[in-house]
Formats: sequence, C-alpha cells, structure tokens
Amino acid sequence: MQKKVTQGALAGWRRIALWKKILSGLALGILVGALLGETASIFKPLGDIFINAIMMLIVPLVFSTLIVGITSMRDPQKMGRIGVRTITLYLFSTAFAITIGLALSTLLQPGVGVELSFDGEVAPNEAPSLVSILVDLVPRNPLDALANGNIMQIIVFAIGLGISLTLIGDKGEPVMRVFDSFAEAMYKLTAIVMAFAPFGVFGLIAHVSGQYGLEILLPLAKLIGVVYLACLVHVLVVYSGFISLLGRLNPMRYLQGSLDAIVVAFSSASSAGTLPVSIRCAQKNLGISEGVSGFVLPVGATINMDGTALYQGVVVLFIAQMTGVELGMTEYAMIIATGTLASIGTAGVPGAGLIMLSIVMAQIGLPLEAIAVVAGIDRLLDMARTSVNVAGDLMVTTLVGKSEGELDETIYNGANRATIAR
Ligand code: DAS
Repeated sequence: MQKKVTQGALAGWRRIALWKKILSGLALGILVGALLGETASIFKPLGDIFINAIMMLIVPLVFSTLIVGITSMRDPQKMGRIGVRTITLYLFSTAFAITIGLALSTLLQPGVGVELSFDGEVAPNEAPSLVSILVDLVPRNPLDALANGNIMQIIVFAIGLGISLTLIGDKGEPVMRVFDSFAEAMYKLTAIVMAFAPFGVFGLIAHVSGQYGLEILLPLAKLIGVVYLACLVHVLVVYSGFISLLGRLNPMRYLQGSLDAIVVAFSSASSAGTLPVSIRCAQKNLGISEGVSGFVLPVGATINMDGTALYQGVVVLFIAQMTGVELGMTEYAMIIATGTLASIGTAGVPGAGLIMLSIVMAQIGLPLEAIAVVAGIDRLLDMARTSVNVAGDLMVTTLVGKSEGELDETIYNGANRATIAR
C-alpha cells in the first residue's frame, strides 16, 4: 500500500510542469525567508549545490552544442551572417535598455529627498577597451580556455574547430559523431539537473529573502521599485515589441517559453549559471536550432547585459539626485556610451554589475563612495537585472533563429510548457 501511495505521488509530481514547480519553489522560499529571517540560511546549501550543478554543465554543453551546430550548418557564410545579426541586435537592445533606465529615473526621481550617509574610498574600475575585448577573444591555449571556462575564447575555438571539421569532409565525420552524442548526453544531464531546480531555487531565495528586513528595504524602496518597473517595461514592451514587430511571432509564446530560464536567472543572479537552462528553453520551448542557440546564447551570456545597462541608468541618476548633482544631455549621452561598454564587460556572475557601476559614475564625476548606499540591496537589484539579461539573450536568439529559418514554429507556437525535465 505504502509503495503505491509513493509511486502515485511521484507520478503526480512528474506531471506538474517544471515552470510551475520552479515558481512554487520561488514563492515558498520568499515565505520561509520572511518567516525565519537569517535562520533561513540553513537552506542555502540546497541552492549552492544547484548552482554548482548548472555551472558544471556550462563548458561541456556550450562547447559540444556549438560544434554540432556549426557542423550541421555547413555554411561559414551563414555563421558570419548570424554573428553580425547577433551583435547588432545585442548592442541595439542594450542602448534601448539604458535609455529606459534613464527615462524612468528622470521621471520618477527615486533619489530626491533620500538622506543616506556614505564614506570610505572606492577605486574606479577601468572600462574595458574594445581593442582589449577583441584581442582577448583568441585563446593562446584552448584547453586553458576550457579549463577556466572562458566562454568567449571557447566560442572562438569551437567556431574554428567546427568550420575546420566541415572543410575536411568525410575525415571529420567520426569526430562530429562523437560531439553529436556528447551534446545529446549533455542535454540529458541538463534535464536531470533541472529536475532539482525547484529545490535549488527554494534554497537560494529562502536565504536571500531572510537577509533583507524592512529596515534595509524601506529607505530604498523607491529605487527598488524604479529598477523593477524599468525591467518589466523593457521585457514586456521592448522585447515583446521586437518579437512581434521584427520576428512576426507571438510574444506571449516567447515569454512563456523563456520562463524557466528567467526564474532561474532571478534566483541565481547569474547569466552564466543560467546558460544551460537558456539553451534548453531555446531548443525545447522556442524551437530554435542547436546551431543558433549554441552560438547566440553563450555570446549573449557574456556580452549582452540589458538589465545591467538599465540598472546603471537608474542608479547613476539616483545617486546624482541624492547628492544634488545636476546632469545635462552631455552627461546623459556619456552614461549611455559608458553604460553600454560597462555592461559588455560585465561578467555573468552575481554582483558583477555593481562593480562595473563605478565606471559610469567616475565618467560623470559622481562620488564613488555613494555606491555603498546601494550595495546593501544589490542582490535584490541583481536578481531583476539578471532576469532581463537572460530574457534579452533569448529574445535575440529567437529573432536570429526566425530570420535564418532555424526556428521551428510548430514547437514555438505549441510551446505547451514542454518540461525541461523530460
Ligand atoms: N549578475 C550579473 C549576471 O549574471 C548581472 C549584473 O551583476 O549586473 O548577468
């Protein structure tokens, strides 16, 4: 009898769509954290194990997916076209994001009337120059790039290897078959890891939710509200607009198909850590090919940070308003330019955007010590901006897949919440 009940419960659990289970883990985590406070940190190891498990997938999954994708395309020109489209769309959407951040922060004035003291020294970071970004793309030792998880160098090496395997014809077949089965195994391992996502998300959120009491949140409630509002506007208006106007696709399907990745990004505050989930959402829910998803998403997780750019627009104005510094159109233009560059240089890991914020602030002469005012609530802001970063990567991947005929619309339109765990 007992065995039948257990089997029945397991069958019932498996029938629930993964996104519903992940959202339940999120909601329960917020509640438990609010009730237990700092004690809720006892659940943090659940989240740490889950993050380690998805980080474990990144290098083998990205490398094998890219090789399979490029060799299946067999057309180097097509790869070039995809690369140009990808970078153009990423830069365009990032400039949009920072403009939305500036507009809402100018309109809603979150920093006016805020009396928060700050002191201490903060050394400004250097904006990465475009030349240094380009030079660093080529790995001196590909095994070193793989071992250290240098995603952009892994992408460059994988593209070179994939194109070379195509060019040597039949001799490349045995290696392609190895990578093909390796990629399949990595997809299955991703599905297995994702089956534990609800528990991992619960552990992450319970810990974070237990860290923040009202005494920390209230003085900065308006800033938190403006950042979250700007994120929502960017995803629901700009991304949905891009999907329907440029892609001629149903934006609701894009949002539904991206939900698992968005929730994992929100919980983990790591674009890089969410990458395996994004790849699975792109292929399973949005019907995008291995070639496009295996290239566009890793590039996006490394250089496309719309949420971070938007956050920088809001926070820089918040600090200017709080410290009474007047900003003109010149400073706004500088914020857009340096904010876009700073977001490209932001790593896809928790807290990276806060570090890069000093670049934008130094550029327009704001006191860097003021960063301490927002550092206390950075995790809350990071969760929202990382969700936008990942949603932006999936939006561009959808548009590039559609434009290249690498998006299966029967899967996209029938995105009936194919659970990743299957
Ligand atoms: N947490 C970073 C990411 O993973 C974003 C940020 O810190 O701004 O995308």
